[in-house]
Order: sequence, then C-alpha cells, then structure tokens
Amino acid sequence: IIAFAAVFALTLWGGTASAEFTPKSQYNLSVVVGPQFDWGLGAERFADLVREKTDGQIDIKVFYGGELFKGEQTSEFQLMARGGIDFAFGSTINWSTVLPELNVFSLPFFVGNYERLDRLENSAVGDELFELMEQKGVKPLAWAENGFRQLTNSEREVTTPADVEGLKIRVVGSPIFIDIYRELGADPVSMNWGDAVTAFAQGVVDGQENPAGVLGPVKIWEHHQYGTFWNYLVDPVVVSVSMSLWNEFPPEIQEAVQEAAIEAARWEKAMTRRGLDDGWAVETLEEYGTELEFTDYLAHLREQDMDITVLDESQQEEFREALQPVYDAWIPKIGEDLVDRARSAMAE
Ligand code: X2X
Repeated sequence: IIAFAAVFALTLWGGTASAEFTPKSQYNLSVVVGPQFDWGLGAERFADLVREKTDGQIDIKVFYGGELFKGEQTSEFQLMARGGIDFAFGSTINWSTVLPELNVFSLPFFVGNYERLDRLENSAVGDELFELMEQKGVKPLAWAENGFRQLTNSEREVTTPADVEGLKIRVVGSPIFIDIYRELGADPVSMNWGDAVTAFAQGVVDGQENPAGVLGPVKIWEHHQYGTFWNYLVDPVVVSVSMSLWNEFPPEIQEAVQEAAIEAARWEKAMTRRGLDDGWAVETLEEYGTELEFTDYLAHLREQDMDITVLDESQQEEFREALQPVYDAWIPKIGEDLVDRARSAMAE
C-alpha cells in the first residue's frame, strides 16, 4: 500500500491526479444468483481480472444469492447508488423499477434474437440507457447477460396463448411481468429469486420463466417437465460500480476496471449463449480455453428428459398479438421515442 501510495504521490507531483487514493482492503460485488450460474462465474472472473489488472490493489469479493440486498432484488440499484454496494453484475429487470426505460428489453417479442440485442446494446439507445444509470448514481461498465427468457411448467406443453391460461407462474418483482401473464390469463405471482427456488421445489407454482443459463444450474427439470423456448424477452446484465466509488478511483484504476469489465462480460455472454447462437459463443470460449461440461443449452436440457418446444415465428406472432395491450400500456412508460429509436437500431 505504501508503494502504491508513493506511485500516486508521484503522479500527484506530475499534476495529473487530483487526490491521493488508498484502496479499501476489500470491495463487495452483488449477484442475485449463485456461484455455479454463468452470471455468478462472470462476476468471479471480473473480480479476478480486476485484481490482476490493478496489481492486487482492488480486491473484490463476490456476494452471491442476493446476500448484499437481503433477498429484495429490486433494491439492488438503489443500494449501489447510495454506495452500500460497490459493484454489481446487475439484471436490468431488477433495476427497471428505478429506471423504467430498461423495460425496453422486457417488451414481449420485441428484441427476439442475439443479433438484434447486440445492435441495441451497441447503439445510441444503449449509450443513453448507460447515461440514465449514471445520472442515478451507478456507473455502467459493460453489457453482460442473463439471457433471453424461456417458459417452463409442470402441467403441459405451451405453444399458444390459450395454453398459458390458468397456470400459476412465478415472476420477478417487476410490474410488466405481472401485466404480461395477466393478459395471457395466467395467475402470476411475484417472488424474489431465493423464494422462487423453494416455490419450485414445493410445487407452489406451476411454472416460471428464466433464461437457459438459469434453468440449467437450478435443475429446473426436477420440477418442470415442459419448456417453451420463445425468446419472448431478454434480461441483459450490467457490470457496474457505484458512481461515488468510481469517482474516487484514479484514471489508471478506472482504466483497469473498465477493461476487466469488458473482458468478463464478453466471456460471460459467451457462456450464456452456448449452442443458442450462430456459433460465436462456443468459438469464443475455445479461444479462452474454457473447459465446458456441455456446449449446447437446449441439448443439455433435452438430455435431462425435458420436453422442449421451440416456437417458430408465426407462433410467436400469435403471442405478440395477444399481448398488444401490454405494448399500449408500457410504451408510454418507457418512452415512445426511445422505443422507436430502439426499433430502428435493431433493424439496421
Ligand atoms: O429472479 C430471476 O428470475 C432472475 C434470477 O432471473 C433475476 O434476477 C431477474
């Protein structure tokens, strides 16, 4: 620490740094899910890369299972904005109660595939969403991913809106999810992730929706026989740091943390997209030399004897039409102009 302080003191003499910086002995990082999920592994990789790129100055400890926000996942963003959480691999769904614009990713059958998602994240709209986070006290560093969400249930194969009717579905605590399932005639119940896992095991709900990267580690096949792969909406994860902490970091630390975030996010995206994209995911993981238990999520779930139906474009269109009232209610809350610009950015 003395040596580092000396380096910063020298920089200070050079007139570039504004204040001396002494790192805390440890920083915390919040993740909703556990260490065995791609999302948890990505967080760990980020912490390792930060340690490496800052010569051990910034030591991040990952807290899994929502430990830092005591289970209440929609409070993660505010806790980070207030500085109680230093870093997060945070889901945009969980943050959308504070930033309604993030519901652009939750409009049903709007984004649809990885190509369109990547275009959206890398567009001016993506930058604008990052700016909104900054204005509210969180510095976003990179887009990572939970993924496109798929429906699973214990009762029946779901291919049409009528099939969803009457199913009791666990959803996240973000209001657009309640609206979507009510519109489809289901019985949505919002629950924090920790409670949800218990609810699946106890059969308190008939179904739930989450990306492949969550379905695998939670062994959803032990509770739900049926899966509907319909990419109906997407949950990006933002690698992020509290704004007040970010502002304390000298430029060279900021640069190292930023680089680590981009690299960890790229790797983590590849983990969640295994076998679900055009091949980029597995190629990228080979490039990193990552040892994989399986290379295709869909095949992996089918190997556990789940009945999985992949909805084609016309089946998705039927759901999209049924959900028109959700568009009518939510586009004004997200911002009509933002939704229009998102649509053009994805089409390019
Ligand atoms: O609670 C969920 O379903 C999860 C883990 O996907 C989120 O945090 C949004």
